[in-house]
Amino acid sequence: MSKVVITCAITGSIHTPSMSPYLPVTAQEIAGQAIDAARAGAAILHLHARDPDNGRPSAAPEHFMGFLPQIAAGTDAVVNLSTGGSAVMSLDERLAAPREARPEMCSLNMGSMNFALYPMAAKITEWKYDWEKPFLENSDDLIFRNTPRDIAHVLDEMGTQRGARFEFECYDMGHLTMLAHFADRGLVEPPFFIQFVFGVLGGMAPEPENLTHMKRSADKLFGDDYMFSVLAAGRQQMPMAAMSAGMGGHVRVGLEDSLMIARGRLARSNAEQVEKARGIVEALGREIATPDEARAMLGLKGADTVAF
Ligand code: KMH
Ligand code: ZN
Repeated sequence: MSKVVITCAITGSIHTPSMSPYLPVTAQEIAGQAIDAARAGAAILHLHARDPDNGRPSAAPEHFMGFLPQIAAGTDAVVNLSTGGSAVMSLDERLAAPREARPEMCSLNMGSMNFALYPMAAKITEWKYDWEKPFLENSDDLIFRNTPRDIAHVLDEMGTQRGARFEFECYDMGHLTMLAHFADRGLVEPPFFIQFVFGVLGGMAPEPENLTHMKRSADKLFGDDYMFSVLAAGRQQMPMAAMSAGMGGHVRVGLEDSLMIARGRLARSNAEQVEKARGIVEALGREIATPDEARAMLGLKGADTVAF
């Protein structure tokens, strides 16, 4: 089995400031938590930006550029920018910062789907900012749009034109079929780094059977041409990460995916989750990959080719 690539997704666009005081929102907080997560063992940092004044998910390049140079100065971890952004953003908005920053890696969501956040609103009693409640509640009538044309567009702009490689976000079996279709069209090159995403309301549930089925399907479609990683949003984050590590996969943790470190206990930082994931991986007899080992495994273009 290869070394395990730990990805840490630092802030995302799902959780809101009222849910945890530890969710990083300013450039300083995002950079600080990202660097600490890398020190704890994350080889890849998956990043979104927030408006520092109110924590709202932001696509503005200036918000990304607030933390990207600090991160590049503080760690050699691979920077992976989201092209998913938030379901409320247009694709053009979602691409604005990655276009400018030219990162080594980007996420690429492999299908359109529901991305329902509204059940989380019911658990909040005190709202810190006005935007949060409608943002969560209106997700009952929102499509996270990732059509084949959108996917081809991201591949062209970020892959062909800027040399990024991808974290292919697959929330369902059909997303693997879509990736195989793009491989058939010659628009994606192996090795594929596939993120099996569990626990989003609209995608597959975090069940062991779903993971074994995804792996079996990906084995059939891609043979030796792929690596898988697992992220589970919510309570099953660590159990599913453990299962992935046991099955030869990679793992993703971070406050984008879960705010907790244990039942009823908020994680105080991204690094705390990385430390826990690392402990699980090492207890299973596997080693974690350094950023340069991850670069070699994934065929990345190198940290000296980015524009931040
Ligand atoms: N928020 C995660 C469930 C993206 O940024 O492109 C998936 C994600 C999407 O990370
Ligand atoms: Zn993300």
